[in-house]
Order: sequence, then structure tokens, then C-alpha cells
Amino acid sequence: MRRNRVATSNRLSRTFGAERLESRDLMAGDVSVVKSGRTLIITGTNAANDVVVVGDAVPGTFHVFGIDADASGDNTSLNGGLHDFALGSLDFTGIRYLSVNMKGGNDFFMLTGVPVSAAANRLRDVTVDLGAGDDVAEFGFFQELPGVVDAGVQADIEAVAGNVASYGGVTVLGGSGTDSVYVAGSFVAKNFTAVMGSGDDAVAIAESVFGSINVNLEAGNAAFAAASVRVTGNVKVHAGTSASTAAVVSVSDFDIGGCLSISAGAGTAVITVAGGDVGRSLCISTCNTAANPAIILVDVIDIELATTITTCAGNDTVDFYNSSTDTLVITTGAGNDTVDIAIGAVAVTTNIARCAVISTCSGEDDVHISGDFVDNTFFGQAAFDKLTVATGTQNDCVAIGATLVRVCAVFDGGLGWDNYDDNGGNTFQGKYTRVLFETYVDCEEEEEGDD
Ligand SMILES: [Ca+2]
Ligand SMILES: [Ca+2]
Repeated sequence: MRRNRVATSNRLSRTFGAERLESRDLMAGDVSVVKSGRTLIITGTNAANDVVVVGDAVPGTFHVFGIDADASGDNTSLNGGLHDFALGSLDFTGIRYLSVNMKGGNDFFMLTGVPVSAAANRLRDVTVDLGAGDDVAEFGFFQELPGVVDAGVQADIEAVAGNVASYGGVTVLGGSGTDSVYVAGSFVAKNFTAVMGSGDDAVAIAESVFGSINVNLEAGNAAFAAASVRVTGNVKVHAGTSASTAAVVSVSDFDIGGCLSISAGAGTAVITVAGGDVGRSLCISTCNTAANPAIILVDVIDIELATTITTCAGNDTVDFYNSSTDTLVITTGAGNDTVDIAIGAVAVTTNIARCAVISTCSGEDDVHISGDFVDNTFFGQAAFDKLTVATGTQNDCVAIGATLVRVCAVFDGGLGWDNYDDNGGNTFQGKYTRVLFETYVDCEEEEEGDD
């Protein structure tokens, strides 16, 4: 694929790149691109390599470019020659598998423009090992290309870019370093896997369809964002942070057929799951230490089976808003925790969970459960068949309003000086048990009085 369109606008940078060819050879080495059977094997060097692989309307045909993504002047060469967008790509046919090893250095790899195909020889598995160094990998179609700083190069890539369809799996290995993986406008029939290695890593997924997703951000600060995604099977995200690093995980606007499982390590965790359907179960867990809070928000989610939210030792916040599930188990560990279960802006009874167990362990904890309740008028009740709230040791507060419990309600204040606050609008049918609460007053007023 030769692109004369950009020759004029890119003349300066191309000339510059040509002049730097000798030093580039020394600095960047030379990327090997070979076909072995039906596999395209791309092997970088331990220097910074920038490679763009573009599919074709003809399934199995791929065009490989060596570019200069960071405008550093060291245009990556392929098989000993320059193949940037002005000079033209290295072309291959009959390819069904991509195997990429970028090795060390701060590398840039992009796969784009692999159209959906019904042909027998359409693209299957893709494996990209980014190796050591601070790397960027991109799959699909982007309005703006993360990691590409040269406007001319960006325009060249955009001119050939398109959605990516893989009928196998896509695997990315980040290795050490600060790595970023972006997926947009992509279809991955089987599993998308990212194992990001040490360093501060980020994985961002948008406007894409997957068989399943399995992301392990491993050590270092961890960021995962998925928006507008549809997944047939399970989504599993693990941010294995240490006590000195943080995890930020956001999943929004989604339809997941299987389980959504998010786990974070010992560090600070901010986990948001908003707007979507989970076909099976939702599981969120953190192992945060006492100094690190976990902040968890579940908002406008329909979970078919169980929801399990577990936090550890920090002062944690768990908000479960406008969502429904069969079984809801929220367990916050030690620390002063707040659990808020609420619905808003509804005029009907909303089933939050058939069975809910809220347990806050030690620490001075607050548990609030309410329907749509404003100024002594309740518009809708938050409904449960069975509801158990146990606040563990130390002085806790349980506040309930606009809530219907049909079968069995149990409130256990545990040891400590605990408050139970009835905000009105509650209906407790069947069995009702309230034990180990010393006072029945407005919790917030009581807390202010303590100050
Ligand atoms: Ca490299
Ligand atoms: Ca890396």
C-alpha cells in the first residue's frame, strides 16, 4: 500500500527521517516482519519501535508500516528498509495469525482496518508482547490516536484506519514499564486478554464486542475503563495493586452475558459500575489496607443472579443505587464504612434484592437503605424479601426509610453504642428482629451531637 497523498505534507518529516537513517539504525535497530505458514511474525528490537499493521478488504492481506509515532526522528525500519506511509508498506497475503514481540524500548503498536468477514481465511488469533519499556498498543479505530504525537503521522493512520475484527482471541502482554492498551471499534470473537506486568498500566476499551475479557493489570497503579461494550461471556478485571498504588476501574454502558468480576489489591480502589446488564453475577472485591479507602459505586445495573461486594480494612464507601439483583451480599471489613442502598425518582416498588445481607464488621459504620423519599413523602419503596443488616463492633448507625421487607428483616447492631433510625415509609411484613441497638434516633443528628 503506497500512499502518495501524504507525500507533500510529509516531505519535511520524511526528509528529516531519511537524514537520520544511519543514527536511527543504531538507535532503533530494525524490525523483522516475516510470514511463517499463515502467521505474520513481527519482531522488534530493544530500542523504541513504532509499527502499524493495517488490514485489507481482502481477508488475510496485511500492510505493515514502520513509523515515527513520537516524532523523535527515528523512523522505524522494517526488514532493513523504510516503510512509512509515504514510502509504502510491506505487504503480506494469506495471513490468519499475528504474532508480535516488540521487545524492550518504548514501543508503539497498532492494528487497524481489519474488516468483518465471512471468508474462511479471516483473521484469527493476535498476540502482542510489548516487552519492557513504556509501550502503547492500539486496536481498531480511533478519532484521536493515543501515543501518536505527529499530526502528519496521525492523519496518515486515520486515512487507512478502520474497525478490527478478530475471529479468534487477542492477547496483549505489557511487560514492565508504563503501558497503555486501547481497544475501540473492535470485534473479538473469543477472549481479549491483557496481562500488563509491572509498572503503571492502563487498559481502555470502548465501542467494542467481545467473547470474553480477562485483564490483569498486575503491580503498579492500575486503570481500567470499559464503555459501550457488549460481551457474550465473562468479564474479569484484576488490579493487583500494592498498598502504595491505586486502582481505578470503570465499566459503563454495557451488556455482559456472563459474570462481571472486578478485584483490586491492597491500595486505594475506586470502582464504578454504571449503566448495564449482567447476565449472571457481579463480584467486586478489594484487599485494601487500613490506610487505603475503597470507593465502590454500582448504579443502574440489572444483575440476574448474585451481587457480592467485599472490601477490606480501610474506611470504605459502597453505594448500590437504582439497581436490582437476586442476592446482594455486601461485606465491608474493618474501618469506618458507609453502605448506601437507594433508589431514586421512581413511583413504584422496586425490588432491590430477593435476599440481601449487609455486614460491616468492626469500625464505626453507617448503613442507609431507602426508597425514593423526599421531605416526608415517599414515592417508591425499595423492596426486599429478606434483609439482614449487621454492623459489627463499635458504634454504628443504621437508617432505613421507604423500604418494604416482605418476609424477614433482621437488624443487628452488634457490640458498641448503635443507633437505629426509622426514616418512615417502611413496611415490614413477616418476621422482624432488631437487636443490640441502644438508641433509636436520627443518626446524623446524633453524630453531629457527638462532635
Ligand atoms: Ca522495542
Ligand atoms: Ca512494557
